[in-house]
Amino acid sequence: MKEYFKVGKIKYEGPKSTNPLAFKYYNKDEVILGKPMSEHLKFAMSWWHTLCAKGSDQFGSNTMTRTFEDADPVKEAYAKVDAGFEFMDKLGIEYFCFHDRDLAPELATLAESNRVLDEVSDYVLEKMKGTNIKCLWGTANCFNHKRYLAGAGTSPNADVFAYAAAQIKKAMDTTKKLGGKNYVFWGGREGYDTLLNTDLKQELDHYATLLTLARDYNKKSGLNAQLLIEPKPKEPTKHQYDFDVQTVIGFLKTYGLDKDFKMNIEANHATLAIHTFNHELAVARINGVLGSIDANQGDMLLGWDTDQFPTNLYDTTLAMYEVLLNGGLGTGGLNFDAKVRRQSFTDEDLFISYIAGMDTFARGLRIAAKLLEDKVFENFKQERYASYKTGIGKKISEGKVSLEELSEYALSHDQIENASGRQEWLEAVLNQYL
Ligand code: XUL
Ligand code: CO
Repeated sequence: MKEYFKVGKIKYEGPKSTNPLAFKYYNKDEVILGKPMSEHLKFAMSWWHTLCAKGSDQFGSNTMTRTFEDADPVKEAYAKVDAGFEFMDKLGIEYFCFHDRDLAPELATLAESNRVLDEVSDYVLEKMKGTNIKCLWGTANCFNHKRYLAGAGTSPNADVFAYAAAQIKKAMDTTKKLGGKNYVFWGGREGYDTLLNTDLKQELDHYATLLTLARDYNKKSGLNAQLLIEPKPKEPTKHQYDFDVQTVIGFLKTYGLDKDFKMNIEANHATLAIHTFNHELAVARINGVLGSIDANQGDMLLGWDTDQFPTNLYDTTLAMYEVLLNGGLGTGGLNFDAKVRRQSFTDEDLFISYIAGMDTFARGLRIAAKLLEDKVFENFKQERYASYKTGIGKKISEGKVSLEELSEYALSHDQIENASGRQEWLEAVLNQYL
């Protein structure tokens, strides 16, 4: 078997290590809050950014040359499978995620594209045997091809809707074949650029129809995956319908789909919506829809989706804090929807980026676990809302009070004393844990 990466197996060497090709914080078997780190952190390789992205951006062509490149896209697809499994094995990554078109190229007809996807995914299945590598989720790329210029399920062209449905069916079949426990919908171009040409009501209705059909096929086909919607507020369209977690929850409720979908939350999408990453995770958690994480980060000074590897410890700590409060991610995991920078064009950079991302989440997990064990924020919040535990507060929280009664109560309790929110102290304590 050809070796594609001139890098050995990545080991845990601890925080004092200066070896760029070693883990400093991710020690997969170490037990944190009763579970090995590898169970808290089900890291997944993204087929697209890892094996397909080669450094191009809006202003320039590829900067990366990979050893698995081939002029024949079908041959390259097979080489990517070998390279991907070598990469995951060397990093100790146990999951992968894919779009249909990452695994196999789009060919001249839909039938041919389906055939080659079947063949390449057979090969993936073969490679999985005898390893502990599993599929975290699959999805369909319904945004790249020019047919999707005005969306897929929200396209004004019914033939495009049908084509997208066909692609989703096939991607669901492929996910089932590979044993995927989740299936993702990122509404690639499901949005609009101008309302002057957009029938908002029809587009939202059609989008809900597509999701309903997929929901039904998930059961009918026996895939039975956790379905996940990945919110994003903009890019490529000016307004994406899956704007943020709260918007998606409202949309799902409108169409009676709220019991069928959870969310795949991406850090950079949260910040594009002018939310923090942990805000989106918290909104999903309190609504029981925190399903999986697209682990990356944006650049706060750039207004687009840079999909950088997560290295911000503050953010990963607060993210893992939410995951722990959620009792884990169920069938979900942490997929690196992240790509190496254009200037980080070597194979070694690819490994170093994954190590950096995995270590940042691992360290975040360690700190979050300590914060939770010490009940740093939980005790403070208990105290802060204590007025709802007894008396009039208890009645309010139980919904056992009228406006008249509250008015009566306020007349004799109108000299109000508030307690400090102590934000700066809490931030300083958080820094001590970091
Ligand atoms: C695009 C994005 C996608 C989804 C999967 O912004 O995040 O890669 O994660 O389609
Ligand atoms: Co994503």
